[in-house]
Amino acid sequence: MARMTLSRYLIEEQRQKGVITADLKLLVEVVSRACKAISIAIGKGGLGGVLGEAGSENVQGEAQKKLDVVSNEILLEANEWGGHLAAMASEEMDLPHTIPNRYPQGEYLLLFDPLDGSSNIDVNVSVGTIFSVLKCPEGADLSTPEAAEQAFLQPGTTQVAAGYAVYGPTTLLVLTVGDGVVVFTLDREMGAFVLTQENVRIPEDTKEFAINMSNQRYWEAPVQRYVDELLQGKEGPRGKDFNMRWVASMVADVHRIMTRGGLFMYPLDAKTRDKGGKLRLMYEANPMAFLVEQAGGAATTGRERILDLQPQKLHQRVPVILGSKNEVERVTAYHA
Ligand code: AHM
Ligand code: MG
Repeated sequence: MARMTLSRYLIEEQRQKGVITADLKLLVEVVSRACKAISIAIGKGGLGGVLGEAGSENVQGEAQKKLDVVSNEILLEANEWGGHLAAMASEEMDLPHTIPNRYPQGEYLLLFDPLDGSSNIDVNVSVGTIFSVLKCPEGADLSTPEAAEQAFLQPGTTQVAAGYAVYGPTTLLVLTVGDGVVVFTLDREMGAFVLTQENVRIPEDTKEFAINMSNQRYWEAPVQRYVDELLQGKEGPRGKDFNMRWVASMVADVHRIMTRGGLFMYPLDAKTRDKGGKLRLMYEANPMAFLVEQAGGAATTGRERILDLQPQKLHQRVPVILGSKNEVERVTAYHA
């Protein structure tokens, strides 16, 4: 079979299946080009002078890495002029970025975490880009960045596309347009994303879990109970041994789950309770939940389905429990 590039995949989704519009096709292609540029910047590492701190803080008071800033700029610049977007929002920017008047405006909203897991950059461990696409509500006020925030506050169920790039030993683009999950691998010589996996399915059961164990003393009782039962292994109530992995790059941890199943948790804990959790709803939880559900997995906060949450603000944080369906359901049941 001929190689299926991302462009061809998108054309078929548009022309034959009618799943996406021409503008959404353009949007995903532009995002993928930006991911290619980010991949190249990351690949240069110390040679490109891109490692280390930027010396600035983002809106959440987190120190920005140089590559956080570089990646954010690459995504903004690539998406500004194509005419497919009404506005963009980023984990690294206080307010939405509206499209300058000199360019045409489109009907979509793009949200992204330009460089997820950025604490891993300087140690040469996988990082990634996460993105989510919404339709801009008709009549939305985009006259100022402050007013534009409202347009983004839609539940995850309204996403029309979501994806992530993982910058690991290979650069991958994992995508859903609501028609299952597909994986493309960057062919570095050709400069093209080529389809390498279709119809990704997350096994319903697993023997692998991912959580930052150093937060154990802060967890709530249901998560304490769940992890305690896993740790008892064969001798415990679960009757089998579990293995643990924690990359501390959500993209890498989620990609492992996409590949062979598993459970990922960044639950509510006493340390992050005031903020609502650690991970961000709009840039991390929603796109990943959409992808995971499209692959047959589940995603909740422990109490509610993530995709059903009505966002209150752009930079909102939420607890995240996602992955193999039966395990997510078990942890969620322990919260009930
Ligand atoms: P970031 O977007 O600032 O990189 O933060 C999100 C990351 C996730 O990728 C990862 O799952 C988590 O933070 C790791 O947190 P911790 O360092 O507490 O283990
Ligand atoms: Mg992140």
